[in-house]
Amino acid sequence: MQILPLLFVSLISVFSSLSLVSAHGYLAQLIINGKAYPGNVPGATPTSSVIRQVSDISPVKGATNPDLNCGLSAQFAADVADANPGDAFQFDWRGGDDQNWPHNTGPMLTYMTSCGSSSCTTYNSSTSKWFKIQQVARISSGGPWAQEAVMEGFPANVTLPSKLAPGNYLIRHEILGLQGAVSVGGAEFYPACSQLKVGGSQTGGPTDDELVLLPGAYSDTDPGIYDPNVYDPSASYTFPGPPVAAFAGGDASGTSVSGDASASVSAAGSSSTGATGTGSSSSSSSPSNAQSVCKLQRKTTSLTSDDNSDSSLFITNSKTRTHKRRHTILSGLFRDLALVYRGS
Ligand SMILES: *[C@@H]1O[C@H](CO)[C@@H](O)[C@H](O)[C@H]1NC(C)=O
Ligand SMILES: *[C@@H]1O[C@H](CO)[C@@H](O)[C@H](O)[C@H]1NC(C)=O
Ligand SMILES: [Cu+2]
Repeated sequence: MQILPLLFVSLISVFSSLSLVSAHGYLAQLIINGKAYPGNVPGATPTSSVIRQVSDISPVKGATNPDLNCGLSAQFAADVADANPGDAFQFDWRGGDDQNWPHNTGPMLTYMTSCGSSSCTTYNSSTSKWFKIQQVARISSGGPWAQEAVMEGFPANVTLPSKLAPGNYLIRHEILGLQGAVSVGGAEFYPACSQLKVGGSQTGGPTDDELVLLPGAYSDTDPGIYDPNVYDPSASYTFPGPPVAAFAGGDASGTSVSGDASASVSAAGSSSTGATGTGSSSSSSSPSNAQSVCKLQRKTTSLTSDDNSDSSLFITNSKTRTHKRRHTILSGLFRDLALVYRGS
């Protein structure tokens, strides 16, 4: 008689502990032409890095939140990475507990700002002017969001503009989690800033009208931030913020992953309309399920299970727990189960 309720309770614990711990995430690593620069786990004692450490894996909420600049309470980082125009950048985003990035809905956008004549290590970018160098939405008209590949464990790819003038720069890679964007204020912003010293002898840069403040460039009611049609694969998508700077747009390589297509339908698709493709995963096409899961995730972010005890849940710092690969596999499985369960 009490078996069913018990089973129910243990299923809930399993979902909470495995699937829902890493509701959010952070930039774990930047890779430039194959060279890896690890970031710090949010909130952990910082080690030397080129990535500005944030205080928590949670998203920045609200388009005018000062933390939209470089992430939650972002700190200066001690190092800078050397880079050159045309370099291949890979942004390796992870969920909490080093699981895969948990979301697959919404675009990814990349901005840069100059730190001026000195190193970026102590450059406060809160009133800096940023320019956009790249953005991706759905990988093809009607297809999945590029972010889906990040959820599958792949890094996000960006090419440093081949005409970029040398100097000290921050590169700000941003994932927009739009799984809750059917409501105003539902968008999750995940910006991450990395410190660069760019070499070479190019002369390219943005024009004044391509420069924006962050926060400043977005509003909570922008069509690409409040998006009632976000789960409709055939709906058009309008990127928030300025267009990709013209000097960077010249770099568009034609690939969906590194293209700078601010207005290109075929590559990054600022207006991917019309297609009926079903390339998106089961979870991306189900708004109510995805939202329920995200709400559950928020509630249980600080809960995780004791591996040696099948039933107990206790509060721990999920961000500093050691890496457990098998959870990645299990969590994907349970996430799907949870979706089925929530949808039934
Ligand atoms: C940059 O300046 C802003 C505004 O004064 C401040 O809130 C923030 O903490 C500063 N950032 C760093 C990393 O010191
Ligand atoms: C980045 O490039 C790799 C290698 O081509 C690819 O497997 C991966 O899917 C790309 N990432 C995204 C987010 O598209
Ligand atoms: Cu999240």
